[in-house]
Amino acid sequence: MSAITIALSKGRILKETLPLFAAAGIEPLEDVHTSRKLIFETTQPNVRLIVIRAADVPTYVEYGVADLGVSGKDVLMEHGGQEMYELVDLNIARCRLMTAAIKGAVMPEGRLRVATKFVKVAKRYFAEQGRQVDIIKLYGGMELAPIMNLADCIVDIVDTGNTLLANGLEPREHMADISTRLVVSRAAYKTKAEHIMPIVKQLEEAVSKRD
Ligand code: PRT
Ligand code: MG
Repeated sequence: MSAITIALSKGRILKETLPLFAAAGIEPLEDVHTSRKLIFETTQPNVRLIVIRAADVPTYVEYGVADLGVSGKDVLMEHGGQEMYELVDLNIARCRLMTAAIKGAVMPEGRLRVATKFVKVAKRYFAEQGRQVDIIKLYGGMELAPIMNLADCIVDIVDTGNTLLANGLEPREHMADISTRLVVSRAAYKTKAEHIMPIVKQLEEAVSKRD
């Protein structure tokens, strides 16, 4: 039985996570990209990895079934919750959370229709600004919403800006800088510190060597 379970986000974050973990001396014993498995033993006998949907990582960590997690700041902001701590900025999958609208479009005076998958983050952001909004929950392809006049603007992740440009949209308000974070469950932080802290230190060193 492994002492420490680390939840990794699938997809674009995973591609940058694995080299970082390798540099920290933690390598899965099988190829994570080609295997259909969800649990991987590693070169450190007391460490195993679970590889799951990015949005599910905070849930596994919050319930303490994963001791550590690797998760985008955007996902953590949307998830909320008090049951975990951010330990390290892994400085990968960097991007920005922004509002965007059709190029040149003037926003309505009254209620703003905002399409996003970041419902909680968007609500909080516009409430802080005292702006009245109707949030429209979408699961992807947010750029389409203003084009189809489903929404006046969107809240989405922007990296190069090419996706917005290709769809006739432009970035407007910069809401937050995003990168991937190492989080620890409150339970593990209390009861497994002697196992967790060496891993955290190895990852911190791998991050600082790479930067
Ligand atoms: O795709 P799926 O629904 O399975 O899950 P997911 O979307 O949560 O995972 P995935 O693999 O897409 O990874 C998302 C995580 O990577 C986010 O939570 C961010 O922390 C981080 N990240 C970094 C990004 C980007 N860069 C990014 N560019 N996530 C998404 N994008 C998308 C964005 O949504 C938009 O469609 O890329 C497009 C914008 O890119 P540019 O370069 O055209 O501006
Ligand atoms: Mg995606």
